[in-house]
Amino acid sequence: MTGNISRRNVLRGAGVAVLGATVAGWATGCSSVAVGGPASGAASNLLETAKSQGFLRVGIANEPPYTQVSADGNVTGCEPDVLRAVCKRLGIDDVQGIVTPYESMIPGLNANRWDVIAAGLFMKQSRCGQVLYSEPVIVSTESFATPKGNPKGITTVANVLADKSLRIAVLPGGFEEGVLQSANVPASQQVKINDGRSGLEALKANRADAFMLPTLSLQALAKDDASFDISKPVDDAPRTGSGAAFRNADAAFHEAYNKELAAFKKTPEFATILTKWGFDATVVEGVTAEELCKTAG
Ligand code: 6CS
Repeated sequence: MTGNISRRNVLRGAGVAVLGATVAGWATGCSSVAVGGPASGAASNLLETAKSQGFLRVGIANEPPYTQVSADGNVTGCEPDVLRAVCKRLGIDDVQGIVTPYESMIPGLNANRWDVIAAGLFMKQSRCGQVLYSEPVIVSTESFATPKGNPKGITTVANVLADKSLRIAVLPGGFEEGVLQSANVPASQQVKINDGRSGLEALKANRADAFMLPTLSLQALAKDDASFDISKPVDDAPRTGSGAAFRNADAAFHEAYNKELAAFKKTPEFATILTKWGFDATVVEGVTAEELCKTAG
């Protein structure tokens, strides 16, 4: 099956097999493609490269509503949809999604496996020191998924710290893991899981007492699984947000992107995209990357 870029084929990152089709001119098979950003060390002209090849390679997670890969390989979700709209304003026809775990996103970006991250990779000091974030597209909150009725009363990180028997499922390298680590929650209380569904499985199997994930991600999971409750936003977890993340070498692209993003944010389409995915576009008004990059962790 020969796909075309406009169908936004999806490749799996980190060397996993190609999920999409053979894309004209690209090697396929089990290696992630090497096409795309300029060779490492070369002066970066990512914008011209992306315009000439017709797409930008984006690292995503497939965690609705932040990112979503449909059955036929279409890459959507709040952040890829905003990225695609701004790329079109820059003269880049489309985005090519590569699914990868959160912990691999920045290493993969800096290894030139993809050219940008648009996945709801929340801004915090340690990440902002490794990449160039665009101005934020979303600001969001964290919640706990718990068994019905929240039998152990887990609503804050302080609750977890106060009871050493509590076990919290988190994604390795994810923002929630960082929140627990910053609060000195011991590793013995952290249950590492790979994605939303395995977090819910950990609850059902009593391997965890709660599962920490962004509030909207848990609400998306609840549409297909009514077995758990979702806490109110965790008031002792930092509120932060995210936008596209670029390599430091791609500062020219980052500057051009931010300029177009600022203009796009003033159009009705920006609010339409955010609302479609359950975000409130007014929450991010006036919020800056500089401010969110002060988030501890
Ligand atoms: O930024 C992160 O690491 C977190 N972001 C999202 C959208 N989901 C979980 C992940 O840990």
